[in-house]
Amino acid sequence: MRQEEKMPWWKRAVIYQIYPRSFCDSNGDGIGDIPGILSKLDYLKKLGIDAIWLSPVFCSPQDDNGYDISDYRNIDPIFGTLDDMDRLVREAEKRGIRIIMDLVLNHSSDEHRWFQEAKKSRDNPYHDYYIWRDGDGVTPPNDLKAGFGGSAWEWVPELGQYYFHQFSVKQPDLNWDNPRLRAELYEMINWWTSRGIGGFRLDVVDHLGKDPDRGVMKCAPTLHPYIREMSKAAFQRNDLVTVGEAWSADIENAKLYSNPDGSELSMVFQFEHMKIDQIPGKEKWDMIPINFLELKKIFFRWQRELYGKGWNSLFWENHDLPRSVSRFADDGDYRVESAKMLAILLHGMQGTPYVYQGEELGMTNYNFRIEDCRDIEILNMVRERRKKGWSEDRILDAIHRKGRDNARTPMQWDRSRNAGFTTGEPWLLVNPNYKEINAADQMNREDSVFSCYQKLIRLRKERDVFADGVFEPLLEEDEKIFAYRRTSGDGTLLVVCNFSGDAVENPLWQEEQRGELLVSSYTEPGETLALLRPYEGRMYFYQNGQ
Ligand code: TEU
Ligand code: CA
Repeated sequence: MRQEEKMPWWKRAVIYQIYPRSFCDSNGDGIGDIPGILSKLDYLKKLGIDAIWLSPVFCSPQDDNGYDISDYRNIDPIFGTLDDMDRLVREAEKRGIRIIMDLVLNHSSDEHRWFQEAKKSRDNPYHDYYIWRDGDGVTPPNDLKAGFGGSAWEWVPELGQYYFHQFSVKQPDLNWDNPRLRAELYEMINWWTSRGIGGFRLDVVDHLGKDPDRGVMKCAPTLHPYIREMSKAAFQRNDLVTVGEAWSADIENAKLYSNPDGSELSMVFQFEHMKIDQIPGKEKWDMIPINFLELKKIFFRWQRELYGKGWNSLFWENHDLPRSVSRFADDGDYRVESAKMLAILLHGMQGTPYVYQGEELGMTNYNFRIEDCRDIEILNMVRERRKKGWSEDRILDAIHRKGRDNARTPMQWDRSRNAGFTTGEPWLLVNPNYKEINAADQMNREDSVFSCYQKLIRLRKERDVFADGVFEPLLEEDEKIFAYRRTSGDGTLLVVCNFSGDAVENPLWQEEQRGELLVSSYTEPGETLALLRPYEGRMYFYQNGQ
């Protein structure tokens, strides 16, 4: 029974995230660009993905690598031109791939024309596009802190006012309470849709509704009404996919963001499983070891409770997170097996899977020196933690484990100089392991991480059970095995993964015998199904009643 007619395309899709700076450089300036992406579309077609989420390529002074936009309707010259972008949309479409743009609507760059105007005078028509409070230049309106260090309020002496910014000082928050601003943003979104864009990822969508005077930075009562308004004005036509990034989302509000009635967004991109190694209430640099039972609980809860009531994103990585094989598995001896195991575990669940560039190769974290880091979040952390008296070793350890630059080292294409990313000097160092880990080597090898992803992506399109199967957790209390079953009219999917570096007994071996092995993290079968080798992950399918 194929439910294709009723089901939106993105429920069967796998989305690939490109961080354009680090993907492929076409002109030797050391920075990836749109022509570079064009040259790799066939690679992505071979992988089999349905859509590309493109991190921001709009005009930007690059204070936060494009998440500080100075013109929403143009492409930054470091990435190319509007013509290149149109060409990307067309060429991707020829290969059955849609382009999802990354909209940063919580803030703009301070170099945006609106902000330049806004700070000219209090009665400038753009003044009210941002959030201002009177003051004396000594004591900010309150003690809210910005995401990238310091106060969230910045003094502008010419105006005798502070502006509000949740991220860097170069990222002033837009005033969503101003209907003129909102209308202008919706019009801009529609302008992109008319150029053939297939959807949008909404940066920090939970921050659009806020009440800074009461210390509320996100999820104010205005939030969901604003999202519904935007959805009506800009999203509910065509068959756009819309993805809301929300660090604060829990299952209850995820049901709103991804309401199946289509009133808000297609899906939520939430991070509960990504907070697993940090001390609750503290920052990501304040780390604790991963509690595997807790991790399982989180995934299982989302799978069970969102079923039929919303739609989740499935991911281990993005441009803000460390490499998953280094963080959750083994980037040494079992790198290949454990990278595949993570993929198998994730791709059997309900939701839309995301593959972050290089994840399909099992790329790893980088052994940075502080002076080689470029990320604004890392640089601020270093300043703040040194002040707090952290040792250099402790700071370095935090960067190696959690720093965003881990995910931003250039894509490893082949064995040639700079991993084939650029002919010039790369903006961020290339991981020296590119000779062993690269796309050219993996693309045509059956036993590669790449091939495993390719299989998983294909399977999702072939079988309904991936999109609609009912989820049943298995072995919930097992300290090493992550296992579940999904059942639909189509049949049953069984996923059994050893999340540890030890061989373990497998209580599910008899059920495995009933099924057809779809994917495994090992190339050769083991001596017996009753044992799982280190990081062994297996996915089976069987007809119901079989
Ligand atoms: O990230 C959301 C966000 O809250 C980040 O600051 C996040 O907490 C941090 O990256 C974790 O390390 C989005 C973008 O994905 C990120 O790249 C931007 O820097 C941020 O918004 C501001 O636009
Ligand atoms: Ca370039």
